[in-house]
Amino acid sequence: MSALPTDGRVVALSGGVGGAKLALGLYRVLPPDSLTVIVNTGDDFDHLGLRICPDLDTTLYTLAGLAHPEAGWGRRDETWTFMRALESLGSETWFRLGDGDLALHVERTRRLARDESLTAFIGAIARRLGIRAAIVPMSDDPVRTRVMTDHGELGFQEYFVRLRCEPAVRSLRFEGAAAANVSAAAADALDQPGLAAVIVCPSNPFLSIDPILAVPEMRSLLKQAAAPVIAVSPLIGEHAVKGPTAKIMRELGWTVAATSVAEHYGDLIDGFVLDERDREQAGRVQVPLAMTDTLMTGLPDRERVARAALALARELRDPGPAEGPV
Ligand code: FO1
Repeated sequence: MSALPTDGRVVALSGGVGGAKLALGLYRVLPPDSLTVIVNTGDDFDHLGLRICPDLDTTLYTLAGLAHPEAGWGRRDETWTFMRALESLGSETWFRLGDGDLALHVERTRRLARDESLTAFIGAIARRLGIRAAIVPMSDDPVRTRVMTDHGELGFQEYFVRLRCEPAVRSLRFEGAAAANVSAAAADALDQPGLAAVIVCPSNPFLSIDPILAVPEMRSLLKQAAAPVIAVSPLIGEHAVKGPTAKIMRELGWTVAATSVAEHYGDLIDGFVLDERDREQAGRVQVPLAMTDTLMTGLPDRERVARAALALARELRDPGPAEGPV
């Protein structure tokens, strides 16, 4: 058994701040060029004439060590001259764009207007930031999460940021998904014969992972993947570590529990990493599981959760003679 948590390539599905935390944990415990992170683009929107891609940018900043340590999104050591000037012009300031972050949105908008693909742009920026993992959008085609609430239909960022997730969610739809193609880079990553693990990060299953799964072919690519698919619980007890996961689960009629998340992913996953505080739910998880402390505050936590997920994948892929059928 290799000293490293796994040999071969690893693919992570991620969105939001929570997902990026585990992506960093995987990046740190693996050979850096063996990781591909497939990122949700359902949060993307055009704002002030700029293309904003929050989950891709959060992943870039997190793996580059540039992310704002508390917020998780945007950049550390940021300045806000642009926002102050925008406010003085009476423009929209509900979505906060720091001066350094602004450069990324301006450059992306410029390059996409010259028909560069999102995959190519993000790859160029990742290289520029010294990131050796592959960060790829789930699709280069537009997919936008629309949130049906008791206040009518909202764009994702209107719901998430401007209205602070307050409206009750009735349903979600992923506009454009049916016509979207899985990005070539994402499809290639999942099609690798040497794939060792696919990790579904502890992102919001409904807001961050479901848009990825809504891109036609993504589910079949995951089912045909040569490696076990391991999901990491985004919940500890009845609480999401961050964000509106618990609130949305209740509003969508789910029992707020890790077992509901495993059930939601259904036959897509081969294993599940449960928080050790939820040990009593273990018997109700229908797939093989690992338990660990899934709370990721510092880097060692992110590495621990990454190793637990990779170890479960390895166990399911090559069950040792001692373990027998898992
Ligand atoms: N989240 C907020 O709660 N408030 C903001 O003003 C905000 C600005 C922002 C700017 C760039 C960016 O990449 C992300 C930003 N986010 C902000 C986070 C964003 O809403 C993401 O969609 C969430 O992290 C969920 O994925």
